[in-house]
Amino acid sequence: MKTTLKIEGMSCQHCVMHVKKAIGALPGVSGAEVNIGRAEVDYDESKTGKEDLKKAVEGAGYKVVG
Ligand SMILES: [Cu+2]
Repeated sequence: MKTTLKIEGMSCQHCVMHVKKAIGALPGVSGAEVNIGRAEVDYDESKTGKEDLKKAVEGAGYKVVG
């Protein structure tokens, strides 16, 4: 399953690393292409849901807007 998250609050490469790490720590995530303002995530939906991705990003201090 592939999904794209639109993220607010990211401003630099540090934010990119932070988001990538938060998403990558979730079970079932096999890849994440993260740029400022957006993340494309490849994940196994039997292990992780979009809500979990959202929570991980928000837990890292950013806001998911779509
Ligand atoms: Cu930053």
